[in-house]
Amino acid sequence: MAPIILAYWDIRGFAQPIRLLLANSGLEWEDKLYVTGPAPTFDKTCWFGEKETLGFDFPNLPYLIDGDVKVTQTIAIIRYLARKTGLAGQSDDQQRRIDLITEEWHDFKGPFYPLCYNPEFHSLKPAYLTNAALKLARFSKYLGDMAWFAGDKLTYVDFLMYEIFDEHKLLEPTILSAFPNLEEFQARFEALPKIAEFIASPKFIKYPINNRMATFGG
Ligand SMILES: N[C@@H](CCC(=O)N[C@@H](CS)C(=O)NCC(=O)O)C(=O)O
Repeated sequence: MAPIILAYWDIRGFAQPIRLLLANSGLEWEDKLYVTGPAPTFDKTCWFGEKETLGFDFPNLPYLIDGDVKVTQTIAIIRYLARKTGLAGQSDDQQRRIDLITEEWHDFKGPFYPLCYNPEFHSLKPAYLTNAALKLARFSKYLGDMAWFAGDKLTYVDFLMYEIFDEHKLLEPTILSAFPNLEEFQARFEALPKIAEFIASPKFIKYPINNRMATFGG
């Protein structure tokens, strides 16, 4: 059987939680990386030249090809893979937590990438960090002493949360220091055997998190 193909820019970005989930699954998968050209034009012909030719209903990056199945939209991809690998939650209680955390992840991530790409990044960062700390306090309180965000079982939202927290640690290394349970969550996630193996492997993209035109993380 052909390996699953996950396509994205050659950065962490939206694809990284999907990569982590694939790595944890033990499924055969490959990255297809599109590479933006250098400044000042940051040419993206490698993607836009073939975007409409690949047979997607809503072509975009990231995209996933699994045999006859073609999926775009980060959350649609991650849910497809979560259902395939038993990480989509089971009980009503788990589903409710997953739904809530997915939306909170969206809201937390929303202002992050615009900040990273903003030419005024350095002057905007302090106010961003103040707001982020308020959100992190809520995530910390919600997680409480649970192992994972939907309870005692790992689900796909943990991949979303791990990645966005780790990117925030690159933004500000001490950002989780006031929240020991979030630090422990990160360590617990990184200790999952297949995740630890993936992070140590050459396939793992640590940097860049953003594309070349970003002020931060590019
Ligand atoms: N809502 C989409 C947004 C996807 C998106 O904005 N992708 C950006 C990279 S983060 C891109 O370059 N898309 C290629 C395109 O617009 O054709 C998702 O979550 O996957």
